[in-house]
Amino acid sequence: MEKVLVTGGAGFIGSNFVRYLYRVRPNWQITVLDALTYAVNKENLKGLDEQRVSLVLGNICDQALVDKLIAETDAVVHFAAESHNDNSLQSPWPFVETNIIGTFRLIEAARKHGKRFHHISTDEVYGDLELSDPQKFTETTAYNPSSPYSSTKAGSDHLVRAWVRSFGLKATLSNCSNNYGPYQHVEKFIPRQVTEVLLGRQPKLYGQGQNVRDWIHTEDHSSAVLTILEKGKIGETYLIGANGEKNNKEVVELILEILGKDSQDYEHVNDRPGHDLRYAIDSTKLRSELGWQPKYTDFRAGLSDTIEWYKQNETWWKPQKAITEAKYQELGR
Ligand code: NAD
Ligand code: TDX
Repeated sequence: MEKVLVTGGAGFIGSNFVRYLYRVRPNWQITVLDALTYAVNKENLKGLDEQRVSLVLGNICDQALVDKLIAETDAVVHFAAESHNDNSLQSPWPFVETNIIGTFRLIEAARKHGKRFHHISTDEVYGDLELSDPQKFTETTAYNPSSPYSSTKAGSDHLVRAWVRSFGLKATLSNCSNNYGPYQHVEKFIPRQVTEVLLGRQPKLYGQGQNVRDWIHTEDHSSAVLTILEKGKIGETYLIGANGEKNNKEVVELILEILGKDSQDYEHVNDRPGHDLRYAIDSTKLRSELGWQPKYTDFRAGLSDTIEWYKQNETWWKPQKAITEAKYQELGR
């Protein structure tokens, strides 16, 4: 494999993956297909050699464009999506269009040209768990998505599996838990709270903050995806997680503490409608069958590095901050 097409490669996880691949596979050519939506800062791919990483500005729903690009590549890694739950509750159509129709366009082209395809998905397709449930999500957990976002991701997963079974698409899938790290948009939980504190304001906890997310550093997501791309079995799904369960209140308190503030200095705001209670991933299959291990197992250390990145990169996040907070203010969140 020498040429890879990375859809959504200018976004948070996609750009971290492109930087990771650039470092660990120096002989590969990377083409990024990205529509550069509101979620993207053009700096995300800055500093990479254009001989090795080229950016095509375009939409994954454009069949002629994806057909041409996929004909020229060896493999596709598909990150492009509308990704924020709160936005999906306000305006679901872009989620249906990009996440379902966009995925359909890509797999049609991949099957036509017989190309390797890796589909990126989320643990949210499984719905949520009770706080006291000893079970975690596994590859055989039944689908039960709650939001427009997670239901469109679930729909895209079903399309990919049907294309494997009916048309022999050479695809693998992965469902990952909540990512954190550099280049994440300030609409998302950790960057929002960090930047609120950096601006001298209080973090905003939805409801009582009891909801649990299973945090993984985005670089561990990248290493898992490359492992699956190179060693995964066609047709198989792999869950990606690093045993990082924390409730939102704990995370906010840790952010405040790392930034040298009073750990109780946060406010409670309106809860998200249909808010999933808990996600937890069992990644035994990926670890035992493909030998993957996460590197960032110390959440506090990974979070401190991430906070430091936001401190050092104020010009990266500042332009989006006021726009994002204006949207939240309308929702009372
Ligand atoms: P993001 O919103 O930061 O990035 C999405 C990228 O897709 C952006 O670069 C955007 O411009 C691009 N895009 C959107 N619509 C497009 C279209 N129609 N055509 C071309 N490009 C388009 O999201 P993210 O958090 O980096 O998520 C990336 C992927 O990982 C998504 O598939 C998401 O479902 C999945 N995922 C995310 C998380 C998480 O914690 N953020 C966890 C598990 C899975
Ligand atoms: O200000 C906030 N306060 C708050 O308490 C925000 C923005 C969020 N929250 C809560 C809601 C969630 O319980 O924090 C948790 C995390 O919220 P998000 O960052 O919006 O992530 P989540 O909804 O869990 O979804 C994320 O993980 C799975 C990604 O955005 C998805 O793309 C991914 O599939």
